[in-house]
Amino acid sequence: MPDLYGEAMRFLTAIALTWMTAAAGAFATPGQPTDGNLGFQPAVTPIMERINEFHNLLLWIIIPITIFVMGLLLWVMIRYNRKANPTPSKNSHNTLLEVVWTAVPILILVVIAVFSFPLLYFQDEIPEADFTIKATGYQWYWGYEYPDQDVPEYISTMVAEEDLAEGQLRNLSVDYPLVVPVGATVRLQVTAADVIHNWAMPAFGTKMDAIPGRINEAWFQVNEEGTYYGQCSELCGIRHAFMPIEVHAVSQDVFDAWVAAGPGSDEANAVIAEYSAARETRLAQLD
Ligand SMILES: [Cu+2]
Repeated sequence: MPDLYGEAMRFLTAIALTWMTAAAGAFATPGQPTDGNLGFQPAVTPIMERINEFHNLLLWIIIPITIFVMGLLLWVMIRYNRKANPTPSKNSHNTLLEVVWTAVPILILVVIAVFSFPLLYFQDEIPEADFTIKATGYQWYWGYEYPDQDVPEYISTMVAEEDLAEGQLRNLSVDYPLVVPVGATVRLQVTAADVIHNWAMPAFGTKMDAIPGRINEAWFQVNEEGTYYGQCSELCGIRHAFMPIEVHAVSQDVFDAWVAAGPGSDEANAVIAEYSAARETRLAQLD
């Protein structure tokens, strides 16, 4: 007879090792999906940091509950099956037990609420913002406008797979990205011109519906330089998967130069490309 247990353990060990190897390099690039990664992308805004903390708290609540319920199920299956317990008890009430299994879940929900409501308000209440960006969803691309900098709307479209340049990401890179200064508090106004879209950026913890005829508000403050990618997250038609979002968080000087160069132009892109190349060199020297 084949050693089934040994086979199973070898198989599980192989899976675990493969995953661990993949996950070891998984934190290398923030702001984009990574093969084999577990959990969220690294947080780069205060909102996402809090979402992470809340998520971890929920894990510590849900893991014991799952283990407890699993234990109860096993106990019932083994102790009270037909063979082990031929004459079942006729009891149908146990007041103490019923009070406990009503009160304990309520207490758990209260604990969750105590931590989740402050986070909801933190996301919802826009702090004093340094400037505003208006994002408009179209079928199937984004339009961005910086009213405070007098930047008129420019269009941001996905780079097709055959046109990808070195370092660009398939289905995530765009021709004219969004640019923000690192540390600035940005008020994001989101709307749409045709159907409902959704401006979603995992590393920021932002996910805001873009609804025709309405303006929704969100805010973010990116505290780390870098390039961050997101996607439309509301089914909006045949090219829903191909209207990604690309945000560059840069220094204030570079942001000013980008604004001066006229966002949505190749000159403005050149400012960002030069900055990113210099940053890559700086990071390489640090290694
Ligand atoms: Cu969309």
